[in-house]
Amino acid sequence: VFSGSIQGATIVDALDSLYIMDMHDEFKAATDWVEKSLDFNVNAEISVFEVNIRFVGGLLSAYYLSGEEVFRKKAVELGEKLLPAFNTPTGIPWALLNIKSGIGRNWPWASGGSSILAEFGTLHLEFMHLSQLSGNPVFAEKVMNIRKVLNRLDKPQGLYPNYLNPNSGQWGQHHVSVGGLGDSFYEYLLKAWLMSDKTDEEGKKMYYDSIQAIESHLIRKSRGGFTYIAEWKGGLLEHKMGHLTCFAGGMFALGADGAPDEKTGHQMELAAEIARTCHESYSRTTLKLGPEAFRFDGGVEAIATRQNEKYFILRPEVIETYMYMWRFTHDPKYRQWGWEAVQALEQYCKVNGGYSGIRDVYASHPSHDDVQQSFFLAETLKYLYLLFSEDDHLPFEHWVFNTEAHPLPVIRKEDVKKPEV
Ligand code: DMJ
Repeated sequence: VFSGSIQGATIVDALDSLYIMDMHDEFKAATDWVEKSLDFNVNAEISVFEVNIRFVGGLLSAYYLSGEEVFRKKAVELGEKLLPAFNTPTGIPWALLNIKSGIGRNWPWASGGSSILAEFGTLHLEFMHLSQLSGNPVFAEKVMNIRKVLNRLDKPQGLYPNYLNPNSGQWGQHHVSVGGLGDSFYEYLLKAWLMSDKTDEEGKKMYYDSIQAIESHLIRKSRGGFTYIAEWKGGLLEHKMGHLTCFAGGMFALGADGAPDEKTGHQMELAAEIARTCHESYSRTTLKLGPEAFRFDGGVEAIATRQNEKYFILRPEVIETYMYMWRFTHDPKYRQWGWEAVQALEQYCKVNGGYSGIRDVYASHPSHDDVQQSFFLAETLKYLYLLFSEDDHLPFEHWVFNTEAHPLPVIRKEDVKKPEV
């Protein structure tokens, strides 16, 4: 569900999937809708992160794939609307922004008024492209400043806490996660380097240093031999892995090649182990779809033990990891695992008019939540499609996927726009 009142999240999130899947009529209808009805002049308090990854990312991809000017114009227009979020003493943006008044604030539940690592750390790719496409350096400056603030801070055990106060520039609670609240921050460090034609050495260093710390402090092996990524709370480990965390298999695989020579093989192994663990979380359920979070404590392995962690909301991360693993290894098991997921989605999630999330993946019959998240069309279906496509369909040498699976082209060294003087 997209909270806030910019309308059309599902249409905009699905644009590039329609294009990639050759659904020309539907793409044309969606383009017409964007042209006539996509409206940012609304009095709405929006999540800067969600609007960026779904709307800005979706519009940018639609532009780069189709060349239709309307998408470029709309992406830049929306990017400009987001700029007031950065009006804080440190330049670390607010999580929430009223796009009419330009007034921002943070989530009331976030530690001591903090901004969230995975939110302010997941603007980089889109904002670099906004500067590239508009010729206006302001977008790039905003996200480069976030890096500067982060690099000035001490990191506990080399780890990045999920909470950072935008007023004081100090960390909030020392909670660290490669799942919710942390996840795509790490992804964007790696992808910033890849998208810069491997010129962004700072992003590269931040990625490989953080992965090193994550490996030392968060990655563990269960008794049964499953590698998992735990959550870190002020030095104590919670032996729980979220569905969201399963994207890390794909990230480790994508980053393996750029790691120091002696670590490449190791990072690929880690990626394969995470893929296996996440597959296990699916195969240990009744409906063969994975729970929101699964645990490795109290005698269980890869199973949700709390009722409020047993749901499945059509999330993409496990399939995303299969897709990366397939591209890098061509081991047929990844297509087989993807196919198992397709069958379960068809059998248990398909409803009149679309696909629905499920309340409990261990129940013998699905109870539908009656929601089709926009990332189902943007990510889950796109990654499935690519898992069964040839490697030259959106090749990784040319495209980097934003965290909502919107492909953005690598900005070649020679094409970097210099601000006009
Ligand atoms: C998506 O919006 C993005 O993948 C984000 O990074 C995490 N959550 C959802 C999908 O689960």
